[in-house]
Amino acid sequence: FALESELRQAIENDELVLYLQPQCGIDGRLEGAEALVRWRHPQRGLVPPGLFIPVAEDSGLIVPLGDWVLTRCCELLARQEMSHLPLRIAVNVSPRQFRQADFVQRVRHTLASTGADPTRLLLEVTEGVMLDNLADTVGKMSELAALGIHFSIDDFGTGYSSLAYLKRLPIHELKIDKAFIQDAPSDPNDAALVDAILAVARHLNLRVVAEGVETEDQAAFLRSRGPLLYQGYLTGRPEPAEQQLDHWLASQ
Ligand code: G
Ligand code: G
Ligand code: MN
Ligand code: NA
Repeated sequence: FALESELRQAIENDELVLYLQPQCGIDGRLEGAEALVRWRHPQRGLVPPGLFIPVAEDSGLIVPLGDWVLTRCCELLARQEMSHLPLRIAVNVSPRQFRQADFVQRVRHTLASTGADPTRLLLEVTEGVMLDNLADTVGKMSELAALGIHFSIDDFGTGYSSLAYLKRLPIHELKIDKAFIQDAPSDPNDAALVDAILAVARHLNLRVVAEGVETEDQAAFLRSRGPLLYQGYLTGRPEPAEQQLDHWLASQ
């Protein structure tokens, strides 16, 4: 597969680009940012992750790719200017990356070699990793949580996680998938799902991030439902990390 060998090269040639998307409180205050990788291909231009993350996952390239993203994020966190920005950076961790036997060691190593503060790091995992091997997942998450790292369940509500699992894991946050958010103001079923997720989060004392908030209608619906963070085009698109940081620092 051509894309696979090109992607292997891309990781080595530094063709990947780190983007950040803001996560804001109801008052618009910056609370966090999600790291989203892009591929600046010399011929194809900017390749969206939806096209190459699945290839990376299937081929195992997600491991070096994930290391690249984590390292860039930890380097950012370790920068002096970051002490002026009150945010945590959320990094997506793919199931295959999380299942690596040395995943915990790699994260520790990256924190140590960059000097990043672990309490500024949040790892996003999907519901699938909970189902895979619960004992292994509990072990890895507990070790990392003990360092101060937070965990978030990405695309919550689209998988098959049981609430019993949620209770057994050191999780701090649920992210409501954009599919639910986008139809919630008009679709009573999606509205009910959003309410159910917020109820679970309240009971388990978890923070909630609503993803894919694009319109005022969606924001108004969410405002009427309870406290959460907003991530979406309405409050800010993903932008190259350097540009995004300059922008945030200038508006401090
Ligand atoms: O930015 P966009 O919506 O096109 O991203 C598409 C998908 O790619 C999302 O599901 C997102 O979680 C995933 N993705 C983006 N960056 C990363 C990354 O650094 N690591 C992993 N594993 N997935 C990522
Ligand atoms: O799977 P994950 O949640 O990591 O992916 C988040 C993806 O959602 C990112 O790739 C980002 O580009 C995309 N995204 C962020 N905000 C919006 C939005 O408001 N609308 C839509 N359609 N996509 C968004
Ligand atoms: Mn995510
Ligand atoms: Na998501």
